[in-house]
Amino acid sequence: MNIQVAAQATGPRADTGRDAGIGRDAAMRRMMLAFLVAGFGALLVGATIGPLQALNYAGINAYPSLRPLLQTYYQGLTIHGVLNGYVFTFFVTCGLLVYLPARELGVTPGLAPWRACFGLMAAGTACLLYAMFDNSSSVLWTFYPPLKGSPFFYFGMTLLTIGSTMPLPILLAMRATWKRARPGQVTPLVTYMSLVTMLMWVMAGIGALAELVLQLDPWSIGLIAAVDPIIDRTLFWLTGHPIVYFWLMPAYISWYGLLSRQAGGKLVSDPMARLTFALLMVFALPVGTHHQFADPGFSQVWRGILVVLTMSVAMPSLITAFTLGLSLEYAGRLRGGTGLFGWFRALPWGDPSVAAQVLAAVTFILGGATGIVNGSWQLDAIVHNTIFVPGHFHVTVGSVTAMTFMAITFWMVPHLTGRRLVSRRLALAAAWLWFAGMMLFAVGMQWAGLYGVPRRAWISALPHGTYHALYGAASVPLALVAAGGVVLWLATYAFFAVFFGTILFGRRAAPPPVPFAQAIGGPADHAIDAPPSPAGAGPSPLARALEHVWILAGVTLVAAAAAYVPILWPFLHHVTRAPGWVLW
Ligand code: HEM
Ligand SMILES: [Cu+2]
Repeated sequence: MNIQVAAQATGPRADTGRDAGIGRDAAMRRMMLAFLVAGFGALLVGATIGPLQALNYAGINAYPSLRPLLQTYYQGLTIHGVLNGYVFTFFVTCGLLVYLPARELGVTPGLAPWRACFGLMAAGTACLLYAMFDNSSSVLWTFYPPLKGSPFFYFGMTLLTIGSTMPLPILLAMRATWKRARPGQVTPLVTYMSLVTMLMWVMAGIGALAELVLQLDPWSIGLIAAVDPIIDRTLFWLTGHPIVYFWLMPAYISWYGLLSRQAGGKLVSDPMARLTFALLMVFALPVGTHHQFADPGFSQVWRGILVVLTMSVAMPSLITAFTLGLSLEYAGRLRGGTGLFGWFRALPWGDPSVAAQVLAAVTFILGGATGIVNGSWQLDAIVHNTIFVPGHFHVTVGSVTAMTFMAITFWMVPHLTGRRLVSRRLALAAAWLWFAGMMLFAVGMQWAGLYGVPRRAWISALPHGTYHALYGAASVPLALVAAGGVVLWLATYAFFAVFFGTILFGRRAAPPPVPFAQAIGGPADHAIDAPPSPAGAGPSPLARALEHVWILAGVTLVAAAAAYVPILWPFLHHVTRAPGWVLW
């Protein structure tokens, strides 16, 4: 184990003394494991509730038998959305985006701020759990006013969000340490991608934090009597669109930064990976109001501009599709794959970490295509607030992010704990079942959405005749939704048997190193376990230009202001005052 630790630390170490180094290394691993366990613990609860929602759409109402634990469908849906969408993703990301750069740079992260990050998010999660399970706050994961939950909900959300921004200063400090020792060199790839992701997220978080701190927190404790729902929705979506990139970019980091190596090849272009991340940051913030195509109050011209801006976001996704596809093809051909698709078959499908990520990338084809439907104003009018929408985001966050995070645990839990996976076959089964379940389920949801089946609707509580009269026409797609949900239950428990089984009972073995990929033509020290390249060996001009992250951040803020001021300004001059509502 010590050999691997030393081999990974080819960069300058901030540690003084060997023992201190080993102690900090162990502390770092423990912290990362804590982030994984907290995040996946949230997913375990969230993914257990998910299939109940799927059954709801097939007319099966499980909620009466779940009392007193859960009172209503909406309570379950709130817990599902909050735990999966925020708690799971934030914990795993705030662990990974510190741990991977620390390994890549060979620098110890600030352990105190990283623990504070964990502590704030854990305190926030505790408040949220209390507020959701006591049935005071079934406000769904979007917490739109005038629905009104308890103060624990909003203050918990505030703490969780603030905590999730704390990796940024940790990353900046690690990068500064690394740069002091290697003046003039560009930031290694995984660290660069992590830094851009966190910069994007900290700027994006301004919207939700303003909504919470200026409006919902004081409203929930009675300091202000009323809030403006449309202003709050606009602030919510200022964060709520970029959050989808905060979900995706960590998965992309694994795809670009690790997967090509895991698959047996190299990353075909390091500058393209950087460009993707820079574009995602700049495009993410200005377009959030495309979630408000059905809201009143802003001009037709703006709606048109938003469609165009939104479509530009497809560009970095296409670059990713090509760069990743080519990297996988390169790996497949190195492994002896020939012909048009032989390389795809030649990928190491027996490795659960590779299989889960390649399958996640395949589901993203459906996710990206349906995103284009949601993002265009006219098409959105057809699917708006139908279950087409959750159908779309389960083939993005529900599979791309969730499956990639699962894939990461398949090498990372052995890496952190020095225990071998309890069963590679079960891990593979989990990946394939999750893929199959999500595809069935998402196709069913999208198809049923075209019949107008509404989202967020407790339709199984309707009298049977009414249910059939309203939704009988969509019975085939709705049966797919339920079937997908049942397959996803199997996938969930297969995955968690591997995850917790490995942590608790895995056989002791030498921990594998972090599989950092090397880029073709890139300096070898972008893969930290390779020997450092001679000084001056060349990053591309594009990589050098993109190194100016503060300029990119400035451009992002200016673009976001240009998109938001014209929309928010009229709202601020026609403030509506809504008191709170409790509908459950
Ligand atoms: C175990 C597999 C899962 C199943 C069967 C499932 C099922 C569902 C269903 C049927 C809905 C729509 C409910 C409605 O609109 O009435 C839903 C909503 C949602 N799901 Fe999942 N889901 C699963 C996993 C996930 C994962 C992994 C994530 C995120 C990482 C996620 C995030 C969400 C969110 C954010 C909502 C929206 C809640 C709302 O509209 O308020 N789900 N899920
Ligand atoms: Cu969006």
